[in-house]
This record gives sequence, C-alpha cells and structure tokens, in this order.
Amino acid sequence: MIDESQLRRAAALLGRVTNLVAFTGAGVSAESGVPTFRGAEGVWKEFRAEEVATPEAFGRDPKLVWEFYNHRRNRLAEVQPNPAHRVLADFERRFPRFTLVTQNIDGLHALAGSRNVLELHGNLGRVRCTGCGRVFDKRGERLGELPACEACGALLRPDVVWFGELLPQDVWSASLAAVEECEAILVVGTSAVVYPAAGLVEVASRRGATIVVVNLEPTAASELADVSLHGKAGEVLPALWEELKLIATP
Ligand code: BV8
Ligand code: ZN
Repeated sequence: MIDESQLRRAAALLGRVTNLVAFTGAGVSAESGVPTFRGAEGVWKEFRAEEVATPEAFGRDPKLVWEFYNHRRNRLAEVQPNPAHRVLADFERRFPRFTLVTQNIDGLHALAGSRNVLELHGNLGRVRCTGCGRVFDKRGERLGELPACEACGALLRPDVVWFGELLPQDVWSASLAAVEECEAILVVGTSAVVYPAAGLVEVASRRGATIVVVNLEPTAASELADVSLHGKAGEVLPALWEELKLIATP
C-alpha cells in the first residue's frame, strides 16, 4: 500500500522544480516481464555475471556469452513498456528540463516515448563489431550463436557495457552534467550497487539536490533520499503523476 503522506511530500518537492533527472534500473522494467539482476528470479541467479558479462568471458567462451544475450534479446521481442515507463515519458513533457539516465539495456524507455534517454550500459538491441567497430541495430532480429559482421566478417558482440569496461564517455559525461545541474533526482528501481552509475545519486546528494527514491525495498540510495516511496514503480509512478498534475508547473 502506497504511503499517501509520503506520496504527497514527494509531489510537493518535485512539483516545485524545473530541472529533474530520473535515474532508473532494472526495477522499472520488472512489471514488463524483464527479469531484474539481483531479485529473487534475478538474471545473475542462472548465470554468474563474471561468467557472461565481462570481456574475459567473451574471449574465453563467446558462444556461452552469446547464448546468454540471445536469450535476453529474444525475450525483448515479447515485452512492452509498463505504466512506469509511460509516466516517465509524461514527466519529460511536464518538466522544463528533464533527463532520463538509465542503466537498463532493454530500450523500453524509448519505446514508451521518452526522447532524451541516456543509456549508461548500452542497448541490447544493438551489436558492435569486434573487428571494424561498426554498430548495427538488430533489435527484433534473431542472431546466430556466433554472429559475424556483414561488413568485415569479424565476430559481433552485444553493444552493452560489461563489468570491468568503461561506460561510453559521451553518455557518462552527459549524465554527470545533468546530475550536476539538476534540482532533483528521481531514483527508480535500482539496487544502486553498480558503479560508476550508482555514484550519480551521491553526486546529487553532495549538491543538496532533492532525492526521491521509488523502489520495492530499501537500497543504498534510500539512505540518501528526502522521500523514499516503497512499492512497485508501475503503481507508485502513476500515483505520483496524479498528485503532480494537481500542482502547477513553476
Ligand atoms: C567499471 C550491462 C572500471 C550488461 C551492466 C571488482 C571487479 C571488477 C569490477 C568491479 C569490482 N568491484 C566494483 C567494480 C566495478 C563494477 C561494479 O560496480 N560492480 C558491482 C557489482 C560491485 N562496475 C563496472 O565494472 C563498470 N565499469 O567500473 O569500469 C574501469 C576503470 C578503469 C578502466 C577500465 C574499467 C561497468 C558496470 C556495467 C556492468 N553492466 N549491465 C548486462 O546487462 O548484461 S550492470 C547491470 O547492473 C545492469 O546494467 C543493471 O542495470 C545494473 C544495476 O542493477 P539494477 O538496475 O539496480 O538492477 P537490480 O536487479 O540490481 O536492482 C533492481 C532493484 O529494483 C531492486 O532494488 C529491486 O528491489 C527493485 N525492484 C524490483 N522490482 C521492482 C523494483 N522497484 C520498483 N518496482 C518494481 N516492480
Ligand atoms: Zn566489422
């Protein structure tokens, strides 16, 4: 059950800002049927991240890594954005300055209509050539067990950031800049354990920006929050949106 008083407090705090950052993780896609990483049915339960989400793993056993990613890519074909994604697209239209920074690679924010999306960890629909570096959008296409580049024949890899890899510099810089300038950050559906992404919440906190957290359970980010709303993003965000609509945009 959503705490009504906390919901109203969150709406009052967010209602007065003109520059908002939303920072999302796997929890925002959970109600779309995309498994989270560290939850009960988490992705990392079946596969250990070190075995399948690192450059070393790919070098050692590219077939296993592609099996892991093809499984997730093929599931993407069946999933749709949920109300949490759609409300964040509504937020983008309401707040004069709005940036959506996501750790998710499922592309559901864009599918829900969000335009200014910064994908810190890449995108599962895209592949990148290990030879010529070309990037191809293969969303919705089934790939073989060792897909090759149509331009140079080298092995393709998922265009995602693995553990031990740097985040795309331009995306990271833009995310950091957005958090440096925001008046508030809305943190949705992340365990806030993966760095440097999770560090964005600390940057906001050091600046004294307002922090609102929406999550099923308390996380490291909740400790930094001005308001922490416990519940499903697909239920809490629509309720927050209803409260926000009662407050005139500053
Ligand atoms: C880097 C793409 C450095 C791939 C991902 C030791 C060895 C090596 C590295 C490290 C190390 N110690 C620390 C590190 C750094 C490492 C790291 O942070 N590790 C953690 C695990 C300790 N980070 C890195 O390696 C990063 N790179 O540091 O490079 C470097 C420096 C110099 C030179 C070279 C390199 C790269 C990190 C990126 C890894 N890639 N994903 C793929 O997806 O396959 S990370 C992966 O975790 C996803 O991106 C995911 O988004 C991210 C975070 O997880 P969450 O999104 O938070 O999901 P999670 O399941 O954890 O939580 C979901 C939350 O939602 C839960 O709280 C749950 O309660 C809640 N929830 C569930 N349902 C709902 C809900 N909330 C609301 N509503 C619901 N319905
Ligand atoms: Zn190539």
